[in-house]
Amino acid sequence: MTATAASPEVRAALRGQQIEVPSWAYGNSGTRFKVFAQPGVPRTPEEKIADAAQVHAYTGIAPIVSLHIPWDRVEDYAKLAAHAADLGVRIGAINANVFQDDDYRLGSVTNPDPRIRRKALDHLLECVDIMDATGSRDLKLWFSDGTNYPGQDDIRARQDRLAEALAATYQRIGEHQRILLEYKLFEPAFYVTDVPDWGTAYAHCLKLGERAQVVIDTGHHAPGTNIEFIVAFLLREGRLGAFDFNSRFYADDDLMVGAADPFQLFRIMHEIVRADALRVESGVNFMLDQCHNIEPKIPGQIRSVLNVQEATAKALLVDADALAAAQAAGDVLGANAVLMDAYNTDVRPLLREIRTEQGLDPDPMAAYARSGYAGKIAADRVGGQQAGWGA
Ligand code: RM4
Ligand code: MN
Repeated sequence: MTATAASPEVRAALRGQQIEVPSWAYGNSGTRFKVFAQPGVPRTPEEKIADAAQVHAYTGIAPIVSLHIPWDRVEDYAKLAAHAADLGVRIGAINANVFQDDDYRLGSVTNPDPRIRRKALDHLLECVDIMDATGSRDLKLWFSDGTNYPGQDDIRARQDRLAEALAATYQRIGEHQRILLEYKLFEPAFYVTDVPDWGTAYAHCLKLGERAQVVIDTGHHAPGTNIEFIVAFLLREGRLGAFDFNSRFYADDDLMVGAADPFQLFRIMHEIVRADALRVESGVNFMLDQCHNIEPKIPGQIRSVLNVQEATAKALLVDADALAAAQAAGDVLGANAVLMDAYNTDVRPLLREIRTEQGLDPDPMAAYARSGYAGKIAADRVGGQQAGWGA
């Protein structure tokens, strides 16, 4: 199969693809051992958005930036949204952060202390106020809540407290807004995690209502988990709200999506294409949730967006009719070959062609490198406090 012979439908789907980038990818990050500062790192949410706008400028498919509160706290959110618009991007999901306060040692919304639960809920509600100001549709919730030792707290009571906070937040969101509930197998809690898997997230979302949907962070599973099954299942139920894309070799590594396992990314995108969920109207939000600890951040984000785009192009090239015929005939090897044929296609010439048609440089990595932006921010952003998540 030659990719450049791709149909107009495939090309249109690729042109319409939208990927959301995280503001925190541009700040300093690291492991619990060391955060390596980089020159030119943003000091303010405005500068993070400026960097995100670069990723969109060169890829053409990353027009949305997620914020994390309080990391991106500003006085005037409407002004921040206007700043984003000036730079050709817009503000996407608001990520709540109830995991970085001393009060949350025993949990946030599931904490045994009602005062701390109230404080956590107030933060979630504040995030909805911010969404109203930025025009954001999605409130993204990830809870670090859990316990470290058997007997430490009552597992069922913690589920009750979680349900209560979610219900109060759900009541507060507008008709056009959604709660996106993320799960994660473990860490920082090592014994029980209160939202450890998609089943738990899905059950809570079902109770809340249609505007509560599940987020799949690709790094939040046990090794060997079949993520594309989860994708297919949630899409079938209309409950897949978003991805947090990244890749991992071990646990929640937050490496560049498609770096560790491009074949898995293809298999995920195949389920997306199969369910016609690539379109923006499908409501599935394709976000990155990554940290670039040792590589330069803006090129790291560009590379990641391109990795998703390449996996998407390959998924779009799957011959759906041939696949369905082979499946119906029970032709195991034939069906597998249809999928592998698409996966093994070099889609880079097609993507270069599409970029050129859109007036973009065919090679976003090289174009960014040539632009001089990295040198400019390193020279300009002197003084002040570099952004980071403070590990
Ligand atoms: C968590 C989770 C959240 C992200 C934080 C920074 O592990 O993936 O989505 O907001 O990390
Ligand atoms: Mn995540």
